[in-house]
Amino acid sequence: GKWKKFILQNGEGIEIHVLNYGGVIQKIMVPDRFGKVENVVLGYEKEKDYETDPYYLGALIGPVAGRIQGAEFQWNDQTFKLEKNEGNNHLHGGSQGFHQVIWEAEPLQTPEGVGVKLCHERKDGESGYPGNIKVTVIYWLNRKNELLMDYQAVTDRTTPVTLTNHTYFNLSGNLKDTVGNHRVRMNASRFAELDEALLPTGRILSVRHTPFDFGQGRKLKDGFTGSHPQNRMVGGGYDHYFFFASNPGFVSVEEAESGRMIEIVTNQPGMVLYTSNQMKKDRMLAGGWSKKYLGVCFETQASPASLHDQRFPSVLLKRDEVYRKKTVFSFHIRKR
Ligand code: G6D
Repeated sequence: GKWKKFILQNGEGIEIHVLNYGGVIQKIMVPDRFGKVENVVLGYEKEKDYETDPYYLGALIGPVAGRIQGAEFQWNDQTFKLEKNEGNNHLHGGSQGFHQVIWEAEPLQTPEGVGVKLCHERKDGESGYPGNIKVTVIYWLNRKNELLMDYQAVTDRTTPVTLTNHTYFNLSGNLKDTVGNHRVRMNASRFAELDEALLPTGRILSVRHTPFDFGQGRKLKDGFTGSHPQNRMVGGGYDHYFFFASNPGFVSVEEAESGRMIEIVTNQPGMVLYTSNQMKKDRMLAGGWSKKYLGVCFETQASPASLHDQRFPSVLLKRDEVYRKKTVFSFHIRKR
């Protein structure tokens, strides 16, 4: 296949680089409060590096984002076996997941904005997943500084689908700082407790009086340094599924030095907040070496834990249904 790069510019200072490979968002250039335009996401300068990327930088994740326990699930008395690509479990669609395919891609343009439409088809049984699945994802950047991610999928046989984008944000600009001072606000009152394998234990915990309460806004470093066993369990930080308390769900993130802020609105039922606790100094990124706490992911999605635990919203897509999810990231600048 052929690699292509699309550069979306909205005439208001925002520029987004998208690859057809993995649907990767490679770069997002955004002005700070002084008008200085810098990159606010983690990405590789060399496109080839995405082929061996262990971090899923900026990529589209699917058919199922997150971990499937034991790399198998049951449906209608049938057991479906998937690739064990992380210990005993299946992570982010396996080694042939949507982050590792070349998507069909075409540019979009109207007076309001610009975008790229990505399409991919999966054959029944590929990577162990049932159903011929057709997926369309649109990245759309408008003049109001909104980046819309629009996901659609259909199948001819019941199959699990939950899609997300794995962009690591760092609003300090050009990787000047870790994300410890990023202040996150989110309307979620419950989150899923994890075990050592980062799989949900089945217990749903209240965020109240813990570093998981983002209701009034809190800096991510509270979770890096705090003693809460769930922060410690995931390597000092966050790697947890939060259930939104409203529909649409709402999240915001702000970095005071640069004045950059993002508001996230989604019709997904929840989100994994991941603070790159597992990231090591082993990859050269655009702007410097990868390292712990260098980026934060807002992985809006449904949780695959639902395949084994019905208290989570289902990820099963049935024949004749249309999977339709949207997440909007709007960029703002707060002047002092
Ligand atoms: C994810 O939740 C997971 C992390 O545990 C993983 O390390 C990362 O993707 C690569 O969001």
